Amino acid sequence: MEDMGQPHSHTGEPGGALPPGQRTQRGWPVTHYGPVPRFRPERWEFRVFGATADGGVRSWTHDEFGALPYETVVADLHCVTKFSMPGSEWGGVRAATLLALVPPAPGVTHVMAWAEYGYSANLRLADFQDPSAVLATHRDGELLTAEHGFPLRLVVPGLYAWKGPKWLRGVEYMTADRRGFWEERGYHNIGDPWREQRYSYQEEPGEGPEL
Ligand SMILES: Nc1nc2c(c(=O)[nH]1)N[C@H]1C(S)=C(S)[C@@H](COP(=O)(O)O)O[C@H]1N2
Ligand SMILES: [Mo]
Repeated sequence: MEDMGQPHSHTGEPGGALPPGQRTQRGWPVTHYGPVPRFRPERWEFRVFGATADGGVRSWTHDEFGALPYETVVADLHCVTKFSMPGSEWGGVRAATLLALVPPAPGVTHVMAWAEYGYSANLRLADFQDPSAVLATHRDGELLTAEHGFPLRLVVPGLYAWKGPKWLRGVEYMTADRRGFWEERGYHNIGDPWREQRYSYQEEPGEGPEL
């Protein structure tokens, strides 16, 4: 059956069927580009900037961020290199909570998630707003380890995992789409695993800015 105009990605049933071409892997592999940053609490801040409704920048220290409402989401993680990790409980601040705390300007269509060392991933606002998207501090009740993104990582279960930067430091509200780190380097601008949107050459007109 044709999938008619589903507005944004779906997350599947945690621990249910996997997206096409994925297989599960035992344990929790570590996958990233570049070194693991050292966490310096006194220098760490989390910022929301760009096209906010009031034009301002909002920032939180590590303690302040830790005081935001904590919620959990159970979801699978799908890496574009074809392994999936089923059924983790991600704990942290829902992206939707952040959007409620710092409303975007009316013209915002996308966000850029920014991490240490300039790693970035662009997301459609609808995908970021999805109730399954979490700015995670914990997995299965335990604090994230350094190699898995401590103190904060984005988890967007409806998209391939590169869309969830580890060592997250900010979110930029954007009124037009712009490619992030992997999206500029051959990966699909949207990255929906259920549609197997792995590479930029698969993009249909309108699915991403010109390369
Ligand atoms: N900052 C940063 N975040 C990143 C990456 C990266 O290279 N840098 N890689 C992504 C990719 S491709 C995957 S599959 C997941 C892996 O998360 P894990 O190492 O906790 O399994 O992190 C994502 N987040
Ligand atoms: Mo990945």
